[in-house]
Amino acid sequence: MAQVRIIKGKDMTVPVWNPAIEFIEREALERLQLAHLRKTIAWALKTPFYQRRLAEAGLTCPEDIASLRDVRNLPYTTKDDLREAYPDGLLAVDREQVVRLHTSSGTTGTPTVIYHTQHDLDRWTELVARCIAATGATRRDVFQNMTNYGLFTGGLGLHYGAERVGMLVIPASSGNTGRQIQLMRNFQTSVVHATPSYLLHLHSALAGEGVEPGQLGLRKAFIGAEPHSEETRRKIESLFGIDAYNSYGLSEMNGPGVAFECVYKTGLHLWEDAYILEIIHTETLQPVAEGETGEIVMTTLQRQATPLLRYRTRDLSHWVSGHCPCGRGHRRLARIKGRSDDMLIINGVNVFPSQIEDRLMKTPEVGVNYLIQLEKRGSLDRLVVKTEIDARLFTGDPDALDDLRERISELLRSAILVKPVVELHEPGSLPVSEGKAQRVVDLRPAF
Ligand code: DLL
Repeated sequence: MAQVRIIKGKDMTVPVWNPAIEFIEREALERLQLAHLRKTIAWALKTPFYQRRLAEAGLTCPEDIASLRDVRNLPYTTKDDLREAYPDGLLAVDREQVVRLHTSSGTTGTPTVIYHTQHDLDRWTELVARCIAATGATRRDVFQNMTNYGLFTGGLGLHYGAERVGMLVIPASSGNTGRQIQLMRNFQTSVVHATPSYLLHLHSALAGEGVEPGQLGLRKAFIGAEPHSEETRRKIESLFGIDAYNSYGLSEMNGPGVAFECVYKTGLHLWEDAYILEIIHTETLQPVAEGETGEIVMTTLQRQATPLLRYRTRDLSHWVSGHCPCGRGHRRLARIKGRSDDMLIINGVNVFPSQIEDRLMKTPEVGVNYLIQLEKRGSLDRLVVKTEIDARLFTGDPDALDDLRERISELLRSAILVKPVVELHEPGSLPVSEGKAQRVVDLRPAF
């Protein structure tokens, strides 16, 4: 059975799952990518959708792809394409070969579906195992998976990866915070997987039960599935006294296991043998210059049942330059800045919710939860930022609260160029979600 191995890195030992592929030379990696890309096109050509799209782009067979650069000649695939193809317009294998599917919730329109063969699930599990091992977690760890099991990919995705690593897995799923705490105490959970917002909520619940995080055996957390700032990561690390690792993924690319931080936390290593990732300008659709932020576009390289070519994720990030001290050859993505469709336009100024979170979390008095509300006052937009603060501040000098309100408002103005109305709230009073946090409420009338 495979296991986490320790390799001597530049200045520390580096835990690794699959050294042959993780430390592969760039040239060999690119040869592999090209071979996989051609195979992917062959699979894609089994679907009427891609037969049509590739023909429109002047491509009829995998050999039309001469080099990796030719990926740019392939057509884009969008979320709307997936919706139109629902339920099986993008299925590239016989139905009997499919062993699982995951769908999006469909709460905001027609759902989308991704099918998997057993081969696809094995490859996904391998990618997640690499991610887990890269953080230094091993079969000696007890892993409590606090994300939803079911159609959401965070539950089953991490579950199988953790089992492959050989961890003792507690499939707790999301919510029921009292039971989560009980499980953590009874089984000395050492690694958890959750959304960052849920972990912050869990910390408040621990305090409510008089449990000090230090009494638990926790040492690591995998956090992802929603945007969060570096400050939020630091807050989680210091509140729990642990290491927290950023995990990026999306259902269209399997789910978690796309890109993950290693022990050095210098960006998210993207598994380039499984995906080709491009970063493009959202309007010109041209590749952005090295280091510039743009939209992530991804092509699957190993998936049989639902191959996707140049999927427009809407997520915004940039490449991290240079090499990671861990020595892995796979390139790193910077923390996701937000989504191109998340951007708020407030009185004509572009604001990303992540800019607001970043400033809030840098303010020591601010607690773990906040909400951004947009309203219309006459013809103008009004930005209200509601934030929880340390409970003790409510029993002190009321003038100090006014000062804090003004200080936060000014801090935000300097970052986003819009001066918000700041509301201060007691801990636990703003709504909490068990899954992805809903941070923005837009009450402006739609035109
Ligand atoms: O959220 C898969 C996942 C589960 C990733 C658990 C990590 C951990 P979806 O529900 O399809 O899949 O949502 C994907 O969530 O396009 C991003 O906008 C956002 N997202 C995911 N991870 C991160 C992250 C899962 N680390 C969408 N930082 C993506 C910021 C993230 N945003």
